[in-house]
Amino acid sequence: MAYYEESKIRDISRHFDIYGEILHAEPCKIGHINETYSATYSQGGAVIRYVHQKINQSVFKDPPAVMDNILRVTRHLRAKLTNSTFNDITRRTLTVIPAIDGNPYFQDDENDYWRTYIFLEGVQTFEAVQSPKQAFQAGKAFGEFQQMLSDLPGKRLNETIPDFHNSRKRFNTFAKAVQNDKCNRARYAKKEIDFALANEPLVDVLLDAHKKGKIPERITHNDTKFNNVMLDMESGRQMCVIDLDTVMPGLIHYDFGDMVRTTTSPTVEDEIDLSKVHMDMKMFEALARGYTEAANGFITKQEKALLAFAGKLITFTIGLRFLADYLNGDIYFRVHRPGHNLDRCRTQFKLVESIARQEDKMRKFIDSL
Ligand code: GN1
Ligand code: MG
Repeated sequence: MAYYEESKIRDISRHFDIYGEILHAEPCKIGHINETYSATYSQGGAVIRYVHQKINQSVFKDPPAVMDNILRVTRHLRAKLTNSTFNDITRRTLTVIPAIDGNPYFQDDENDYWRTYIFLEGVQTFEAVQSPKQAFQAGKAFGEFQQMLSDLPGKRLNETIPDFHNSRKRFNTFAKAVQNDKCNRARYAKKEIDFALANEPLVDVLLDAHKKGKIPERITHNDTKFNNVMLDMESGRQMCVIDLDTVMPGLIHYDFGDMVRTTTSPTVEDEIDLSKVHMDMKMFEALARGYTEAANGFITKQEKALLAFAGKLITFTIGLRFLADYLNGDIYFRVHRPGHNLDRCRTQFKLVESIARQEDKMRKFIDSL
């Protein structure tokens, strides 16, 4: 997938309600799905940046529905923040800049949907967690996010990707990919396929608990990777949760599980040296403390009891997704080298093993909070 030339971004930028002239734009190589650009404008003599993003329509089939969710969510967060003691509110939640026609997106000649956000200055993200302090901040960020959205008024949010975290469906998609083996790659992933098949019993646990009414649907972020938390460059404190495409109805376990996946191993998601990949209990404790500090007011005992398990399940499920995509010929996640999705799968499965070994300890710690 080639990124656009600067001239294309200039054309796109004219369709948004931005006062000022664009000076330059460049791609931000983040995320596996959308295309993101940062653009610098001169506005009343000040230099101001915005983010322009092209929504991946093969993943998000209904971009207006995505933007409808994002507008509702960001307006609600903004209203809450306005009533709090915080200042710099535009650094604490994303702000959508509408197109000139008033829509929260612009559709170009090729039918691609674009959106624009205020660029957040003075904050940064990390691909891998560096300290328990950071893990605490990540847990707190997503805990507060869920908490602030727990009273979002109005109808149920749009399900922008149905069954996004449905691990049974993800497993079945994986099994079909093995069966079809359309790129003849299964022979390179024998060990991973065996691991996946052996762990099938995990995939129904949360779904069953939900079906039986033990754990409720809530509003969740659903992509709680550590690099989706903006940390203040000076204080290191969490400022803002980004990547709101998949905010929709879900289980809190999806969020907590993906936090465990991305915020407890000191490694990146595609680490090749598997000996470095492990669930670090110190990181987990800080993460769980940060999360429960914010979420204890609304989560139930039964929800809490499944949080440690969720770390294992979501890591496993995302490993399944990488593996299925590898077998299907890398059609979903952007890859940067041959075998990239298989590498990603291997790190996930290594982490699943590490979590499984420590799961009792993890559960006990959460019980104590
Ligand atoms: C994708 O957009 P990005 O790169 O943060 C994916 C997540 C996966 C993640 C793995 C819409 O997230 O579900 O956990 O890659 N998002 C979508 O890194 O599929
Ligand atoms: Mg995402």
